[in-house]
Order: sequence, then structure tokens, then C-alpha cells
Amino acid sequence: MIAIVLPAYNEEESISLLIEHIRKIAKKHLPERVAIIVVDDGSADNTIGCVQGLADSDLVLLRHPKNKGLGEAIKTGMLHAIYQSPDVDVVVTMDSDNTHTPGLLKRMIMAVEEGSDVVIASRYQPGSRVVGVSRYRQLLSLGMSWMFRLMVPVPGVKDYSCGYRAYRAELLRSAFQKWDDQFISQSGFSCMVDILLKLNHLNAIMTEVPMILRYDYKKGKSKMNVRKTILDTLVLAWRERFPRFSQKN
Ligand SMILES: Nc1nc2c(ncn2[C@@H]2O[C@H](COP(=O)(O)OP(=O)(O)O)[C@@H](O)[C@H]2O)c(=O)[nH]1
Ligand SMILES: [Mg+2]
Repeated sequence: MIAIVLPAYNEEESISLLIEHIRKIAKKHLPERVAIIVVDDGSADNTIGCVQGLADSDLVLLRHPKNKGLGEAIKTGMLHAIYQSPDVDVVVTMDSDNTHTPGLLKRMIMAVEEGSDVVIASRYQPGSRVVGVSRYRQLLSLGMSWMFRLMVPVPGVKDYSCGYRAYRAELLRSAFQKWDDQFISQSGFSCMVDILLKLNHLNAIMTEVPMILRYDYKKGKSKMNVRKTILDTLVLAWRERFPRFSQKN
């Protein structure tokens, strides 16, 4: 069984389209049972109403009464996926802003079946394309990618921050057993890097598939706080590279 976790914060303009698209792809290409787990993170708009309007047995809506951040939403969704249903084999996370195409799901799930523990939909593989992202954001992402590749390389990974990933569920179960709720210790967008670095310590096999990022489909602005994300991410990289200088006591 495949669980697809959608962290959502004020996504009323995109979430319905995305859920319908996932269902279409699931029906056509994924004969395994697919569960869509939306984690509403205290949205102030009608995200909840949109999800409730599509209610069916494949759809679960989890709610944080207050906004807690992307990391907390992903944690809530992953925990639900791996512990509520013991027959979940693969957990996918993706943005709810309709920029990550569900068309890639089949390939990512196949890659897990072929032996990868983590599969990243990447902006930096031959065949990747990025449409509609400002030069500034592209440069920032590329800079971040190179900083990690040079400072704390994770074998197989070029895209450290993309939120579209497939994880072997067993690996996530081991990670939560080892670190408990500190497996995802970052509440904001830097959680994506946090997760990768932790899973690298479990010797996870990570691979990438090329993604076509349709940022031009995004309605509204990015919710990423760029400065905070860069700072949090740099701290994570520093701690990973120089653990002896980063101990808390
Ligand atoms: N749960 C939760 N999700 C968030 C929050 N901020 C953004 N998101 C979600 O995280 C994903 C990434 O945000 P997005 O605006 O697409 O960032 P971008 O793709 O980097 O521009 C989307 O699915 C958002 O709905 C938040 O505070 N809490
Ligand atoms: Mg996005």
C-alpha cells in the first residue's frame, strides 16, 4: 500500500486539483491501494472545506488546530502513515501547491521496489526541468545544493531540499524508533534536509529521478521564509560537518 502525505497550509486554490490528479494517476497506474493523507496545518482559508468536499475511503484529513510548520505537518502525516496502517510499504511526501506532478509517482514507487530506500524528485538530473521559478530562487536552490554536495555529501543526492520524495516505510519506522520525535527536529522548511541527513546515518540508499517542476502552476506566493530556511539549513550542515564543535554542553 502507498501513503501519500500532503502537508497543506492555505492551499484552497490547489489542493482539490491535486487530489483529483492523484486519484486519476492512482487509478491508471497504481493498482496497489493508495491512501492520501492531508495534514492541514491550521489553514486560515477553506483548505479543510475543499478536502472534505472530496471525502472518500482513500482520503484522510488530519488537522493541526494551529499552524505548526512544514516539519511538524510532515511528522504528523508520516506517523499516521506508518503506524495506522501496518501494510503501508511506501510513504510519499509532496507539496500541495500543485507544482509536483503525480505523474512521477509510478516511477518513484518503482525505484523503491528496485532497491532504493529514498527516491527524490530532483531538479538536478539530466531530464529535469524547472518552469516558472525566479532566477533568484533558482540560484538559491542551486547554491544550497552545491554547498551540501561539497560540505556534507550524501551519496546519490543532488537535490537536498525538494519536498517530493518516496520513502521505504520500513526505513521511516526504524528512524522514528531510533530518534522518536527528534527524527524530524526542524519545524520549518529545513526539515527536508534534516530528514535526509538523519536517514543517511541509517545508511539508506538514496537515488533521484528527474522532475519537471511546474512552478508556473502555483497560485499565490511561496510560503517559504527564505532567510529562516537558509539559516536553519546552514546550522544543520555545520552540525553535520563539525559534530565535535556543535555539541550542546
Ligand atoms: N503544514 C504546513 N505546510 C506548509 C507550511 N508552509 C507551507 N506549507 C506547505 O509546504 C509545501 C511547500 O510550500 P510552498 O509554498 O509550496 O513552498 P515552495 O514550493 O518552496 O515555494 C506546500 O504544500 C505548503 O502548503 C506550514 O506552515 N505548515
Ligand atoms: Mg511548492
